[in-house]
Amino acid sequence: MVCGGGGRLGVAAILAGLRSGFLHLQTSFVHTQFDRRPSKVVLHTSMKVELLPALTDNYMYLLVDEETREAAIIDPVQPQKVLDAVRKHGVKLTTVLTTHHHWDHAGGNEKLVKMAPGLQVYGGDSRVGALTQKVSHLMSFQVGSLNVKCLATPCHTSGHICYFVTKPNSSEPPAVFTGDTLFVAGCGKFFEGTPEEMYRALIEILGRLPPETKVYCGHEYTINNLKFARHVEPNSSAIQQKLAWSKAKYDSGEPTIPSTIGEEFTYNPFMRVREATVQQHARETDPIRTMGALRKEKDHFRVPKE
Ligand SMILES: N[C@@H](CCC(=O)N[C@@H](CS)C(=O)NCC(=O)O)C(=O)O
Ligand SMILES: [Zn+2]
Ligand SMILES: [Zn+2]
Repeated sequence: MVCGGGGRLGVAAILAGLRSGFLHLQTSFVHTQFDRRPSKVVLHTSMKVELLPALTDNYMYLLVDEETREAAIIDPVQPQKVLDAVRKHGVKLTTVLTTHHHWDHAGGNEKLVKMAPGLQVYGGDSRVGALTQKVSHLMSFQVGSLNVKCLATPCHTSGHICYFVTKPNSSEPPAVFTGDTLFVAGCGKFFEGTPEEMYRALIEILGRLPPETKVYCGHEYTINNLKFARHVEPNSSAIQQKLAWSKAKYDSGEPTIPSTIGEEFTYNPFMRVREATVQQHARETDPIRTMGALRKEKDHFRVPKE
């Protein structure tokens, strides 16, 4: 199977999560008895993003336009959990944003549209279930008063789309939903693309978004990614600090998401392929060849336990 797989939150994290007093903790635990990961709400001024943990280490995101109370859901692999969150917030769900066709992201689409008929389902790939709007690079549309711009980032899959969300005439930071293209401190496997394509996606498309843009990615892989980042740049204090911060989050059962685009340039090796330290590690002098070498190395990297 291409996607999905081993998360690492255990009993300690559940107990810590129970102690941590998150806004929606109780609801999450009531609704999903076996769910180990609590949800979290990030408040921008006029948009709200609720992180909804799904499967073992995936995230679904409920995006709410505070002005109209219209909402979109990103990658709703667990539809009942989505509808519970929609009811809890009392919002009108109109839109499904699908990053790519893999089952751990798009696998809930058909069931969700049966449970909540009339949803617009956006995606960049005909393999996305229940698709109603096939999108391409730089197409944009509204969710309530929010603007959503589609960014085509083929490589993990050929039809992968990231969604860049802004509130027009507002000074609040934008948000980008990056699926399996950009993770905190990492990137997706190159199942259907090349190092050139991932370079374009990470450096030329996502990397040119405003540095304060909040990054909401498809999986909680941060600690493992940072252990690889540390292997690439052992002397980086940015990596060491982010790893210590991420372990503390993990110990208290909290997500490490969102990060920002600006932050990613300080510790994510795949966004640092133009840096001499990273190129030297890869024994390359060209950023695209460095991208290819890093991805190959990470595909076989054994993550240290500690
Ligand atoms: N290494 C992953 C294995 C699962 C996997 O292959 N995940 C896909 C996304 S569904 C991926 O692109 N992972 C990026 C990576 O392992 O660096 C894990 O930590 O569980
Ligand atoms: Zn995935
Ligand atoms: Zn995937």
